[in-house]
Amino acid sequence: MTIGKKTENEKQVISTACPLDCWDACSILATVEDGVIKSLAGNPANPVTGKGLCSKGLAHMARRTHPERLRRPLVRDAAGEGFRAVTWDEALDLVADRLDQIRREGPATAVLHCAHAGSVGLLKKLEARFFSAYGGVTTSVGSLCEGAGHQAQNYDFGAAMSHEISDVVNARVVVIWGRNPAETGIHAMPFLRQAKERGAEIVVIDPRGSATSAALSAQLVTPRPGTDGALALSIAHVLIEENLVDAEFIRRHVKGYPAFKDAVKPWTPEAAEAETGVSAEVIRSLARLYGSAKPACLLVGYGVQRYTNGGETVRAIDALAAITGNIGISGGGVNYNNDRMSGYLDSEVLSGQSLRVHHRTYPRPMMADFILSANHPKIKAIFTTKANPVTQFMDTGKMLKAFESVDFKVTIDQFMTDTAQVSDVVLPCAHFLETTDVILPPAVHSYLTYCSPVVEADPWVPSEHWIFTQLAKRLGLEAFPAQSEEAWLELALKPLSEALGYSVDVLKKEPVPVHEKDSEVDNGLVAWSELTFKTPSRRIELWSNRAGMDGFDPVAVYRPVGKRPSPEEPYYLLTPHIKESLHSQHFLDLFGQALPVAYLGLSAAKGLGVADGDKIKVFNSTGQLICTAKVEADQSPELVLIHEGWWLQKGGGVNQLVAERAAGMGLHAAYYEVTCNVTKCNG
Ligand SMILES: Nc1nc2c(c(=O)[nH]1)N[C@H]1C(S)=C(S)[C@@H](COP(=O)(O)OP(=O)(O)OC[C@H]3O[C@@H](n4cnc5c(=O)[nH]c(N)nc54)[C@H](O)[C@@H]3O)O[C@H]1N2
Ligand SMILES: Nc1nc2c(c(=O)[nH]1)N[C@H]1C(S)=C(S)[C@@H](COP(=O)(O)OP(=O)(O)OC[C@H]3O[C@@H](n4cnc5c(=O)[nH]c(N)nc54)[C@H](O)[C@@H]3O)O[C@H]1N2
Ligand code: SF4
Ligand SMILES: [Mo]
Repeated sequence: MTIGKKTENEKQVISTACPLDCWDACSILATVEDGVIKSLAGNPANPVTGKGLCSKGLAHMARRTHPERLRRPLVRDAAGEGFRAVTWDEALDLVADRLDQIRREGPATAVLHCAHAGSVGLLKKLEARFFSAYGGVTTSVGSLCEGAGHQAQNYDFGAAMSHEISDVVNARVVVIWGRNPAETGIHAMPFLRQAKERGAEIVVIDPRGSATSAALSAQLVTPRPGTDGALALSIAHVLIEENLVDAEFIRRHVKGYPAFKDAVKPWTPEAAEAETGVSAEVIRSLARLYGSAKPACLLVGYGVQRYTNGGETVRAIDALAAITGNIGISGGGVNYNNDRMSGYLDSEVLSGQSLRVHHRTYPRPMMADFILSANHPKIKAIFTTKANPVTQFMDTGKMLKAFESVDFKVTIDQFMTDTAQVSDVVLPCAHFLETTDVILPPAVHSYLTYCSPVVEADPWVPSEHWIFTQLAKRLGLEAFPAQSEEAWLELALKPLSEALGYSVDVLKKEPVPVHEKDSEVDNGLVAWSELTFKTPSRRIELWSNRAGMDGFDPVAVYRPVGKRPSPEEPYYLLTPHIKESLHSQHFLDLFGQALPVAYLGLSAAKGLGVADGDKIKVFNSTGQLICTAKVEADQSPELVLIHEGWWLQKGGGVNQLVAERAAGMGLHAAYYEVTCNVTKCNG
């Protein structure tokens, strides 16, 4: 077997990586025989993901050859009803002419570029350079995903940095807070099991019993949705009251402790019980557990911050690790996201920011509202890449109206998604197994993987690199020259290559760790081990002037969420991620046209006269969704749960129930700050 070499009559094993927006960023070895992919497997050169892929990773083979893959450019026919297949020349001429016309009428910000996380390949970011070279368009700021917590960690530490997940085995206590790795990042699970086998106490904090709490037989703490800030401040209250803090660490490395102490004073366990629903006794014992067993590890997920107070919640959680000195030590940390690549990328190459003549931004969670109300200029075109805003962004009903209100919509995708269906031009693009790219290290490990093409693409289904190069040629964009994918990657990765000596040729061979080689300080395993933070004070800032200047409280505070159950809408509605699909991507093949499943607590179901399998209507002031009921014995009666990702055209679409609502910190989508009502459908 020869890795990466294509020799005749020989099995080829080619190194690539999963481009899905997942915690794990698995390095993959693809085995090819006679131009046919025989298997995909974890690449052992990556110690975290080497043992195997999840079902979504294995499904890449079937998705590549899926009968519903888009294989021709499509243009809406004159009557506006269906699509007709056209040649690439016709499609590209049409798009380029329209973009040119809009730019001549000016300003180019009448074009809105809607991009998201359908593929996290580095080269995919080049589309931003195309739009900058075009003149600068309207793009988003803020986040649908992890931005609130990220902003919080920027205030506290100066960046978000995680330990490699393998380090969790050194923890004596692990608190998994609003994160569900058993379904959303499975490669953490063997390490968590090992931590448990080595005697670590494992606690899961989640309003529902999750697959993670079940798989680890963890202690489960179930706060009401959106109240974790109060829980964290109350844990801090007990830690301080019972002198379970690390005074020396605070003295040396923490700024703003006196102000933080004042902030937690009101949060007695009794006060927090009333707010969170977690008993004062559980809060006390959790604080004692976390505060008396060092090292203690916090694994913080994105579920905890999908609220209007999400950033403040993560700041309160960060503070727990800071005041107990659980930062910079093996087995500790507040593991959230990872800014490991900052400094190793030339982001200007990919974004072309300096090329923009005009630029306008909108808050990503409010995209539909923005499109419907934008003036000077109005939106004349939406160009969607790697995203399915109709299904995935907030408020599907409003998003459909927004799309309808715009003259010209172009979508690049691999399938006829809900967004492609309401577009005027749909351009197919190659699958990652057919293209060159680079997958950056995620939160749980430090490995960067170069993706070599595993098989040749159908010549009718080109890479986005080709599509944008062709459009740039038609529009005469000199700042987007026709050069190879490899040449672009070399430019973008120049800082990495200069700092760590990884040329593209080195990267092509196998996944490489992004950290100082042989360094005792940065060995890639323990975040902040040098204890020099990237904040202005170089300390952990429980008091952050930068937060104050941005209009937030300088110190972590708790403010209740705006949406609470009411007589009209008596349930919280949570819409977390499902194991079998990466957002909307695999729902193409899941469950056929079956109704989406809504999980209800047993006593709520009894009260509604609903049994397993009944058809129910879940509704609120934003919209409604017909679902099949599934009754869960252990679920809180206050909670209704429906997985996100289900396609509208297949009878799903949970974002029909989710209004556009953004948190200040990180301009973040408050997806879980939603209430609803339920009725049983008759007949
Ligand atoms: N209610 C609710 N909604 C949510 C969430 C939630 O928890 N609840 N979670 C939110 C979060 S965290 C996220 S990250 C977003 C995700 O939102 P999106 O990123 O919009 O979600 P995906 O379903 O992954 O859609 C991406 C699209 O990219 C396409 N695609 C895949 N590969 C490529 C490629 O190489 N090129 C191009 N052009 N297209 C490609 C896929 O076919 C798919 O249609 O959803 C958010 N929406
Ligand atoms: N299989 C699969 N894997 C995925 C994805 C996917 O769609 N499918 N998406 C990927 C992406 S883009 C992302 S962002 C990550 C997200 O990864 P995670 O953060 O693990 O997933 P979420 O589903 O957002 O939420 C995690 C947990 O938070 C809980 N939660 C909700 N509200 C609260 C609260 O108020 N307090 C607390 N303590 N917990 C709460 C939910 O019940 C859920 O169990 O997963 C990635 N991995
Ligand atoms: S979806 Fe995540 S766990 Fe699955 S193969 Fe891709 S990166 Fe790995
Ligand atoms: Mo996400």
